[in-house]
Amino acid sequence: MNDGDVARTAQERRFGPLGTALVIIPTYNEAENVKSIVRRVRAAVPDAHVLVADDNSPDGTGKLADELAVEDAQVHVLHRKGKEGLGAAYLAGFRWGLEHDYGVLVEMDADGSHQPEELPRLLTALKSADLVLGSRWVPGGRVVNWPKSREVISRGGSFYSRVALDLPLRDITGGYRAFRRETLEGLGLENVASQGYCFQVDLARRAVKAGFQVVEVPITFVERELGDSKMSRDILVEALWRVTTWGVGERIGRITARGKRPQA
Ligand SMILES: Nc1nc2c(ncn2[C@@H]2O[C@H](COP(=O)(O)OP(=O)(O)O)[C@@H](O)[C@H]2O)c(=O)[nH]1
Ligand SMILES: [Mg+2]
Repeated sequence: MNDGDVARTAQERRFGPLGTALVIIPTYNEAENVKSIVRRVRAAVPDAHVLVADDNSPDGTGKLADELAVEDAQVHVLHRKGKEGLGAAYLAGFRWGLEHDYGVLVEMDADGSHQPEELPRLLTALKSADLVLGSRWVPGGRVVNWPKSREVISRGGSFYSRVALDLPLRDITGGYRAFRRETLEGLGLENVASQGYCFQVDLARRAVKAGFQVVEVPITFVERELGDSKMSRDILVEALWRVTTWGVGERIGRITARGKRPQA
């Protein structure tokens, strides 16, 4: 064993072994994508299980996911009563995964933007981290087929969140992530109310503030070819509003704490 191996083993001991991974895929009208994404995950990481969290999609996505679950015991479906947003679907998926004793919970979009073939790299990084973010904006990361306007909004959103919330991260709004179960258990999920991009910012911020080790791994994000984006102006406005409120709140908190410190 050389020094590098010893160091790595010590790190892994500190973090403990990874248990079985559950890849949670929230869906709303993803009939054209759901079967292919689930099959790709199963091929890329054969030990992982998949949970499709469907909000009663009118296009029958839930039924297609059920067909996959019938033929494959590692595929599960959470049927929710109606469209309640991405954040709520993930929270329900996390709860289900924690109740069923999975060691790792993964967030992945259904539309192919998050390539399942890159998941092994995220999971390897998680061996010595509490949370791994798939990142478009670190060296080696990139986006394919995005109009410049979307890139500007996304980069701008991450930059604003980084500065407003004082986070040492480059891609804060991305949704390709792997959490250790202990990390999720330490984030206080019961009072997360954010949706959309803001949900991702909220979780990253909570993880950093709680002292968890958050690592970014470069990914190639591929814009969807089939189906429509569900992200809207309202979701962007929510993110901007909440991030600003959190940032201002934290600054006021710091100033107040400084004022209360006893004078020397
Ligand atoms: N269950 C559920 N999934 C959703 C909802 N909104 C979006 N999604 C899913 O979240 C993922 C990301 O959404 P997408 O529209 O691709 O967002 P974009 O990549 O930012 O344009 C996709 O798998 C969507 O089907 C929702 O209200 N409920
Ligand atoms: Mg998408």
